[in-house]
Amino acid sequence: MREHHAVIVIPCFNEAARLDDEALLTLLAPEGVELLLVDDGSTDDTRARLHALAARAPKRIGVLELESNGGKGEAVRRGLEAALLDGALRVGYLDADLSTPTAEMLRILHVLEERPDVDVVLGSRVRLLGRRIERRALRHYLGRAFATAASLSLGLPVYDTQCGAKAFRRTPALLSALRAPFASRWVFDVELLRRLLDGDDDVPGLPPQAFVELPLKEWREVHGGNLGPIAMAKAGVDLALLTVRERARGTRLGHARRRS
Ligand SMILES: Nc1nc2c(ncn2[C@@H]2O[C@H](COP(=O)(O)OP(=O)(O)OP(=O)(O)O)[C@@H](O)[C@H]2O)c(=O)[nH]1
Ligand SMILES: [Mg+2]
Repeated sequence: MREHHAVIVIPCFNEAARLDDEALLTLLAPEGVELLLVDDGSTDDTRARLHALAARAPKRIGVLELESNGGKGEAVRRGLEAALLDGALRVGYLDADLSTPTAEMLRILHVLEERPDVDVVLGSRVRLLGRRIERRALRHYLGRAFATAASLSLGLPVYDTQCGAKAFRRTPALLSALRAPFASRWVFDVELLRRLLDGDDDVPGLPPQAFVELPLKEWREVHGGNLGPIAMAKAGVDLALLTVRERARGTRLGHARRRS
């Protein structure tokens, strides 16, 4: 059983006040699902809290301790990499504040089991009648503007690149995409999708049809996080830089291909 396990990575930076142990434990309901709690150099007692939680299911919950704060993207990258090194066949990540409820995260992970043709599943905060997607209006519209720009930058019609719940099948493209730290601190999700689509010299990228978005039934804004409007502005700048870098790279590749 262990060799078919799935790992949900939960990046945690100063989350002591927000961690909900009971809710997090519900992620272990399906057999074969494990958690990897990543302490991103927290300065509160997050680390002790994570160890206490892991002690409640030592075989199924691990703690990865990062010495200094490297940001969510690096915490997620290190966690996913460790899970894959440990043999996980499916991996995912989820924000510690459980804005995406645990049942929804399990639904995301389950898509990979149901659909062998899919390698990447993105939680998507689409507001539809009958669904509970609660976000303040300003956040919603800024988020929509960002998501549109991100989708244009990727050349992939993604509705929501920034939802904090995603799952991936173990593929060579994923292993290669996680090899190096992300260049951008604020839009690592977009950078990860870019890498998965592009592949590298040795590994082909994933085709667009390997990506699916799962509209969430429920998502709520949880206050007390570390990201405010300034972070949103930084994310915009990071996205612009990423797009410019990619264009330059695309042009260079184009020149190189024309020469060869
Ligand atoms: N902000 C931030 N979050 C980190 C960092 N490292 C890991 N994380 C985790 O990344 C996840 C998302 O962080 P949040 O602060 O909830 O970000 P957010 O949801 O965009 O912002 P809020 O709406 O304020 O909650 C959480 O699980 C954090 O603990 C870091 O350096 N900074
Ligand atoms: Mg949050």
